[in-house]
Amino acid sequence: MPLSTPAHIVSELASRGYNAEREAVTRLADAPDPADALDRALETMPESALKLTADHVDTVLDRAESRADATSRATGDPETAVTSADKSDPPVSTGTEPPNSGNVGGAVPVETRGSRDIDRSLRAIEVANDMTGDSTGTGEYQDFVRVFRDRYEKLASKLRGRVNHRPTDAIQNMAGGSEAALIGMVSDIRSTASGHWLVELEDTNGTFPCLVMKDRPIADLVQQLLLDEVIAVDGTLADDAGILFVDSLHFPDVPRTHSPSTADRHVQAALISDVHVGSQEFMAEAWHRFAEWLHTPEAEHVEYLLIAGDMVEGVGIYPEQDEELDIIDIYDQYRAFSEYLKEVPGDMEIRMIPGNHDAVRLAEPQPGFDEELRDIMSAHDASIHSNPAMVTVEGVSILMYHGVSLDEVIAELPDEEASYEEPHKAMYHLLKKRHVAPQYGGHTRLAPEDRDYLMMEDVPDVFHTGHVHKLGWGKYHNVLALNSGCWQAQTEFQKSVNIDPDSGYAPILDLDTLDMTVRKFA
Ligand code: D5M
Ligand code: FE
Ligand code: ZN
Repeated sequence: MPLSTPAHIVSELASRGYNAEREAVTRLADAPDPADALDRALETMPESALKLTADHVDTVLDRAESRADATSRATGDPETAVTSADKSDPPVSTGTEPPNSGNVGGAVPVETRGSRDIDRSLRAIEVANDMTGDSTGTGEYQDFVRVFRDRYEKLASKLRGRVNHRPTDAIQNMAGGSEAALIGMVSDIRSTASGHWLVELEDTNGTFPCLVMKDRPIADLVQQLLLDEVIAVDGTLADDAGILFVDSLHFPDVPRTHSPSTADRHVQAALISDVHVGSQEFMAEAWHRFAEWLHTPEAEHVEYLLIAGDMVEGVGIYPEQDEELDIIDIYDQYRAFSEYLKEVPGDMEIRMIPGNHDAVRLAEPQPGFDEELRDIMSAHDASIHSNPAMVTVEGVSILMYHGVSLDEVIAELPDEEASYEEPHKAMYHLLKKRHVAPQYGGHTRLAPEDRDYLMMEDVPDVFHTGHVHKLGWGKYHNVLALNSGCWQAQTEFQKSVNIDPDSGYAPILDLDTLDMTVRKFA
């Protein structure tokens, strides 16, 4: 990709898992050979650094003093792009601060046109599992070992009560024909010559082959397995104790008895995603209508707005995406997004997480936006968390996850279990696996951290995803799973693969009953 513009450089860096200071991007864009400068800057920067700074670039460009004139190519004035938060500040807003109603960015914010009559002291919001600012992984092998061990241990603890399991190495020494159970991460799934299933399970001591006979009802469950998820099996050892014949298979799952919490008053949240500002297909008119509606008496109880990623279209996300861009500079896309956000009533509490089109690393968990982007979007005082993050609104825990793994779940599982037409069913499987992105190495990229932030340690009351641009919702063991559609009309790519997006819908959730209504604005 030619790295001719700051936008290309930002997306190239993002695709390699790096954030960068705007000044670093400006300097790279100004270098005689930006691609070469970028490669060299990444090579020379310290391994622990995840953000490329102007100093790193200076080191390779061989000029120590900062160049004020280089800023003319930046898309804004870096002097005014103040770093709003200290790195050590937790990026978690308490939600009790009044929104910034200042005239940020030059345009007249809609929130100045008179706020709704709302008592904000009744609001309560808490955030857990936000790893923004806490990224420790460097992508080394040991980091992967640690995060997989954490995943195994936490998911295994959910399965321990269900089977009387032994470690794989102990099973190897048991007598043939004994009853045995084990808990392991799925490391291989193969069908045998006679059509049975051989599932290899791995624990911290080794691996063990488990055979599921094709004519048993549990063979259907094998079709639901993804690599790297953690399950338990119970069965009988073969005579030579070299293989386990499986009688039952268990997922960590959500208990059927899960009883969701609800708000103490009638209050609602709009749960949306995939706005894709900057795309030629972004549906500005639908967005205006949605924002207008939020100002009407009908929407007086909609006090929260949650956005599950893909705020902007981004740059360089997919091949030939450039041809469908309306705004080609990534920062300009966020500026435009911020303007659209200002149309929303100023008293709304807004929470957002990034998606695969946003300007943060692609690998999950994705930290919330850096200070520079936060600054661009600061007009509405929206809080930005990592993808995924657990946002608890007036007692209702909402797991927000953008949803890249859904493509994989839909590709791997049988149609009746997961499809683009019924995206919530794919979500049910993630709930069942208690993990938002079990399979590593396919679509979903993983950044190893000190623990597995992608695992669902606690059962959410609501699971909110986007990404597949299809609207669908339903309940799984009393958990409401919602995929929220998008604000982008069908793209050329989507046309070519027959994806018919659900565009311009706003799902509205009653926090006191967990009932959903969907409003259409397109
Ligand atoms: O992706 C929206 C949906 O479309 C999601 O299911 C992925 C799929 N998609 C869109 N464009 C592409 C390309 N070029 N290749 C593969 N899959 C694609 P989103 O990432 O939210 O735009
Ligand atoms: Fe999207
Ligand atoms: Zn997406």
